[in-house]
Amino acid sequence: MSFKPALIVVDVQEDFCPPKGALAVGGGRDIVPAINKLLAMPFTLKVATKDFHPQNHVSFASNHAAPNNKPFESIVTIKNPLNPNETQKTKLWPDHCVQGTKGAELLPELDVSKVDRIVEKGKDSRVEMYSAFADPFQNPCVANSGLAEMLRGVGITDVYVVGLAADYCIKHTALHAQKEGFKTWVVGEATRAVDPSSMEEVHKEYAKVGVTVVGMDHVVVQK
Ligand code: VGL
Ligand code: ZN
Repeated sequence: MSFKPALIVVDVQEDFCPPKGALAVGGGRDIVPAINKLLAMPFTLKVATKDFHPQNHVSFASNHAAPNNKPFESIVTIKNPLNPNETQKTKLWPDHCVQGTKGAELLPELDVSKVDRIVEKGKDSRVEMYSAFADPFQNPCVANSGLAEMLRGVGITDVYVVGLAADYCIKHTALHAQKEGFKTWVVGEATRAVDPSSMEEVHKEYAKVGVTVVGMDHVVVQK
C-alpha cells in the first residue's frame, strides 16, 4: 500500500494564543516555528482548521444563565437537536473564535501559503465540535466538516495532527482520525494544552486506540 501522509494544523488562531486571546493556551504561539517546519515538508495534503463559531454558540458561557455559566468551569448537558434522546455533557468557555473577529484569525506568523485547504468547524451554534471531523453526536451526527471525505479523496493513509489545544481539539481530532481508519500521529512539540496536567490521561487514551505521539525528528513523509 502506498504511504500518503496528511498534516492537519488545528486551530492556530489568535483567541487560543497569548497575549490577547480570549482562551489563550500557555505557550500557544511558541509552536509556530515547529509547525512551519512541518508545513515546509512534502505531505500529500496540508490542512489548517479554524474554530469558527457564531456569536450564539452553545459552548459560550455568555449564552447560558447563571449560576451554571462559568467559563472554564461549568458543564452543561446539550441535547442532540436531531434526536432529543441523545445528550452530551460539555464544558463552557469564554466567547472565542467568533466568525469575522480578529480572535478567529490564524496567527500571521503561520506559513499559510503552504496550506492546501482550510476547514472551518464549530459553525453550528447548537453543538460543540472539538474534532475537526464532526460533532460528538452519533445518532445522528449533526455537523460533518467533510474532512474525512477530503482526506480519502486523495488517498491519505496517515494523519499527523499539530496545533491547539492538545487536550481538546487535538485530542478529539486525533482520536477521530484513528477511528476513521487513518494511522494517526501527534507531534508533541507542536502542541500545547489548556491543562498540561491532563496530558498523562490523554496519552493513555492514545495508547489504547493506537494514536502515536512522536517528536519532530520522527515525522516521516516518504516511505
Ligand atoms: C478548542 C476549546 C473550545 C480547541 C476549541 O481548539 O482546542 N478548545 N474550542
Ligand atoms: Zn471552540
